[in-house]
Amino acid sequence: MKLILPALTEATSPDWRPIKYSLFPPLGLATLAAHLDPDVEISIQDEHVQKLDLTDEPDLVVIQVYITNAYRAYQIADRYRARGSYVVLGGLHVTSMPDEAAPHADTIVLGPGEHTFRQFLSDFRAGSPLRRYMSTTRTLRDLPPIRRDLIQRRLYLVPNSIVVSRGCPHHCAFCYKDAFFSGGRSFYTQRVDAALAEIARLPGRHLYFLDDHLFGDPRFARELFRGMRGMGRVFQAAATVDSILRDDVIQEAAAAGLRSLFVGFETLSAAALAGAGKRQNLGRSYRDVVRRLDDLGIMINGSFVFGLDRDDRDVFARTVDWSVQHGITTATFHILTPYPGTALFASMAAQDRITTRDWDLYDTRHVVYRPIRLSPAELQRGYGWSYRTFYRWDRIVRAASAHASARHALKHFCYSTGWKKFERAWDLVIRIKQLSQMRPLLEAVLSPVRPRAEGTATEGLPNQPVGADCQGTILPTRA
Ligand code: B12
Ligand code: SF4
Repeated sequence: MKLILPALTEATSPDWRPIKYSLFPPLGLATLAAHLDPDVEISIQDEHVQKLDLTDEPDLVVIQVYITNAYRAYQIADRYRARGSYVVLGGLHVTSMPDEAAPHADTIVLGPGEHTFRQFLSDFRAGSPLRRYMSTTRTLRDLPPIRRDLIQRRLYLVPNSIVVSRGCPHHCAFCYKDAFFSGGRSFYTQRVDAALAEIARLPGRHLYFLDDHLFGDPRFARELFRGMRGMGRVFQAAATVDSILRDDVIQEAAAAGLRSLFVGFETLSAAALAGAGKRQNLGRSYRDVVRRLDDLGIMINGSFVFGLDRDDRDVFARTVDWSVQHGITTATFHILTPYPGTALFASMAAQDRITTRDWDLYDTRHVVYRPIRLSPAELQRGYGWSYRTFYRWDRIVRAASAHASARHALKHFCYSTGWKKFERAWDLVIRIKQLSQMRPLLEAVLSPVRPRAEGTATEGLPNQPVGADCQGTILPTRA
């Protein structure tokens, strides 16, 4: 049996950033593989980091389909079916566009795969698999451990990616979430003890939580972080603006090792937030969010969307200036993208504003609809300008200087330049298959901002490496 994560078409373009796609292993496929008997011969292949071998003839081929790899996924599926393999397609895009995917598969699976895949396997073994399965059971309880042994860790910078929940309690109009989880609960968590056991199984120090909103259930999050104290971990995650201001969960997270947080600011305009259904951000002070995270020594990856209906030509400079001024460490800018299945897609389609259905372009880097107060060319140009400007050396230095602590400023500088300014070096490291050698550098940049005695951020974290700051990262011993 073979499980494949195809690469997106962009993999052959000059804009391709190999490092971005060598970060995380195919966790979804390793999660599905856990349902197979241990004696089944299984391979997981991830086209982002390895050339696919398509000459074999597996009995069963499982393919994960995102929007931007859909065409490649269909091509691979057609090829295997022509050679007699049984092909199952699943994932986000299949769930949004089942009728498009179905002709390329023997079976399609809609929604989260844990329970449906188990059912499919049992039907397949009995010789009577259905054409379509739809997830209705929504729980992460009593699942077998993820088959991490099938992941080639050395090919990834962050092999320890982990998800301890699914979905999110909010309902933003542009988000994939409501479409993917329709037909059942759209937010649920693991049991805390199971999550802690999974964390304990992961080697090394660094973790990356891929949960949409790790603080979505405050009680779960608080218990998780308390359980993680003393594990000596450093980790990154994502959470919403309101959850950072709400209570003490963010402090618990910092004490457990949170060092960098992806925050969905999306826009600085309250009217645009309301238009996008992002109610949880309304009336919250972004300045207070930044201050709170800064005080805890947590770096911010700010996420912003351009092209919302209220956005005009000033939106780009306004957003970049604000981000630099407030010491945002890395910014992820997106062109608004109406994913099929979302409320946004439905409303734009009803207004006849969708200009292309070429899914390759639905990568948040291309304009695929008619904006209202900007022309498509202005939006495209403004997006490119924002990235170039935010990551100019002088802006990086200015943003890094915004922090109260010199050590935080230094770490900001290292993290931001390391991510965006050394593309060739990353390419080389990937080519010579030495990514795992870079992990200690990442861990060093994510070490605490303050020595333990001074601040709350590191309370309860024993055995932090002394001097593991940005300077440490350039010492040969750390590399
Ligand atoms: C990590 C991640 C990445 C990593 C991918 C790493 C990897 N190797 O998988 C990187 C950084 C490379 C990435 C890139 C991009 N990503 Co991304 N990414 C994510 C993220 C945060 C987590 C994915 C994950 O691991 N989830 C946890 C695992 C357990 O779940 P899963 O992978 O979905 O698998 C489950 C189910 O989908 C299902 N399943 C999946 N496949 C199959 C197959 C079968 C047969 C069955 C039965 C079930 C099944 O079962 C699994 C277990 O439940 C998601 C957000 C999210 N919460 O999903 C966005 C997300 C998937 N990304 C998205 C996007 C848009 C992109 C980019 C286009 C962004 C960009 N501008 O570059 C690129 C393109 C990626 C591509 N290959 O086409 C969108 C997808 C929208 C869509 N409708 O498809 C998401 C949902 C983010 C968002 N909120 O918009 N991404
Ligand atoms: S808060 Fe984030 S994950 Fe949750 S619905 Fe909104 S965009 Fe999606």
